[in-house]
Amino acid sequence: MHDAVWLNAKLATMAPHGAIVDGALAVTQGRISWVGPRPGWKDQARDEHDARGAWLLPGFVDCHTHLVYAGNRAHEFELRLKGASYEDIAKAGGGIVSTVRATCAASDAELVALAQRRLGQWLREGAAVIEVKSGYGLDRDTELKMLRVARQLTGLAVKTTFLGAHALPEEYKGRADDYINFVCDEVLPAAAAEKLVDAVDAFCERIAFNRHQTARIFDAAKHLGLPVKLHADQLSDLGGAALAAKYGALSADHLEYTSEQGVEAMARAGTAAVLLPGAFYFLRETRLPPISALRRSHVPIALATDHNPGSSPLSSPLLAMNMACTLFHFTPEEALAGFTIHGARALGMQATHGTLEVGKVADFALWEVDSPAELAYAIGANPCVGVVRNGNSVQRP
Ligand code: DI6
Ligand code: FE
Repeated sequence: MHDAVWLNAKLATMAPHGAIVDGALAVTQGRISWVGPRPGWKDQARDEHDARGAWLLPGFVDCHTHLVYAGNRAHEFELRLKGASYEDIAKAGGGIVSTVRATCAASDAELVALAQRRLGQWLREGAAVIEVKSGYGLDRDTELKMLRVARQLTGLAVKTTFLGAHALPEEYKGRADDYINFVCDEVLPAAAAEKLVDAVDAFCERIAFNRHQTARIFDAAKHLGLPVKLHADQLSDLGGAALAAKYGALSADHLEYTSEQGVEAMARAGTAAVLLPGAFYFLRETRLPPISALRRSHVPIALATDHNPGSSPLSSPLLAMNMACTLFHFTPEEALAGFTIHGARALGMQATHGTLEVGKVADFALWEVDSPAELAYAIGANPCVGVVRNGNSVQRP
């Protein structure tokens, strides 16, 4: 006896066996316990739901966000519209460190309220998992505060990534190596001791940290037994993707300037690519990530919103999918895979999320569309008509 079954559903399983146009999906104790064509469903379930022909997809996995912060950077947006670049603003003392000032000044309760309100959009679009990074503290207490805040968010599963090496705080100007030592010796161990860290990230870039400093962070993560990921080659090619691959990273993210060799290294290491069309769009970048090379090398390509106040104030997985198609020439199927099976892989959650398969967590959403491709095609629509979390239907905000 299963707990519940959804009948009259179209199933976009996102697993190798593909779509099932007249499907049934059953759940038991929060896990998927049966998936297949409806004529094959002979079991019994305590509750029977009629999906009314809706498409049922795995809950989206947004594997790269900076959701917890205070303030906003609308003023910098205006400066950029007048011609300033993202890098100019960062060098002039704006950018990430301006969000750091606002985040340090905010209380835990304020940060939780702000992030939970933002999260409403993900919940309305049926997201099941969101990754949230620290990196707007850059001191010990605020980095830990951000991770604790992220862990308090409700409505979906949260994965927390430590991004202490996001930018150089003002008090360390000219002493980047000292800051990296501080992060490796004090901040990361404290966050790990409190069990607040699922993965460790860094910003490897001309305006942030070099390869050597990034490797120090990765060594510290390895020492603590934590997986790594990297903001790599977003604005210039520092060889970030290859470095991430060398450390067996879960993912290398952005990748606009990644070389063929970088892609090959990722393929060999099993490192997923995370592409972030929101930042590409918002910064009006023109250099495309090496999408053909990633495809040719069979690197799993995840997509994410990169939600943050500076380079990607984007709160919609659906819009990110549309952007990936229009800007990065993704197929709608690749876009959907980017927010499901490959997004889960980029967080090391492929055993529990990302597909509709027996044994996985019963986190899925129902969509009133004729085909799944419509989800990537429409701009600003939200045809989500139901969300199921751990096997239970939930009210969306
Ligand atoms: N790359 C990004 O796109 C964000 N962080 C990063 O390392 C930008 C964060 C910000 O501008 O606040
Ligand atoms: Fe980012």
